[in-house]
Amino acid sequence: MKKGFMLVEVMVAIIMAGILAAVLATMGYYTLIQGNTLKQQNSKTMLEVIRSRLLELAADPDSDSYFELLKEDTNSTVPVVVGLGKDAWGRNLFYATYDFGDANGNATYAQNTTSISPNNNILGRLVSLGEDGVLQTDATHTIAQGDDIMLEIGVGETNHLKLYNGSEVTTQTRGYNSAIVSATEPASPIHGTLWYSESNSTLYMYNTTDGNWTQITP
Ligand SMILES: [Ca+2]
Ligand SMILES: [Ca+2]
Repeated sequence: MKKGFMLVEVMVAIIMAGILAAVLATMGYYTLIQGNTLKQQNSKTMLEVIRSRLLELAADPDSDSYFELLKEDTNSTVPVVVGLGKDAWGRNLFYATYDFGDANGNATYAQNTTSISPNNNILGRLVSLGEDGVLQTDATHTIAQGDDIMLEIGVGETNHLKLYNGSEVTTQTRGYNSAIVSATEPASPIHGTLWYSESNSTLYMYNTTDGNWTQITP
């Protein structure tokens, strides 16, 4: 009797082990699927955090009124000082910068003279290679290609953080929604720069298409 009871116990244990194995296998499958979705989402979050860090660290070391992002490290990676630079797959992010002002002599900050994005007013570009680990997005693309995840940093973002959230409120502005106020026309304007002329109380917008200041107010 005791022997038979033990057999039932063993059978129950085997069945339970089988169910447990099936559940674990299913869980493993879903963990794999969810893993990649989560990694995509986590990578997006990481890009946002790195953008915040880059904006915090942006500066104007050559005092030409343009804030520059920290220059990319060799192989177009995020500089070590940022403290983060990998996506959720553990791969290095692609990072490229652009200096809107005169090419900056300070090697720590952006000094590129060729644009890194076909999109307007972009200071920097961060791209996760995605699950496939292949960089499909290049400098001709306006949006991320394949499974890449891209985040661009605009001139306006840097200006708004640095000018309105920091202590440099007296610095000349070059944001999307703010005008430079001066008696003489600003040097090195970019497409869409607004200038309020104190000498004749007139608002202008710079247009790179014809290289002229277009009068907005009469
Ligand atoms: Ca500068
Ligand atoms: Ca990819």
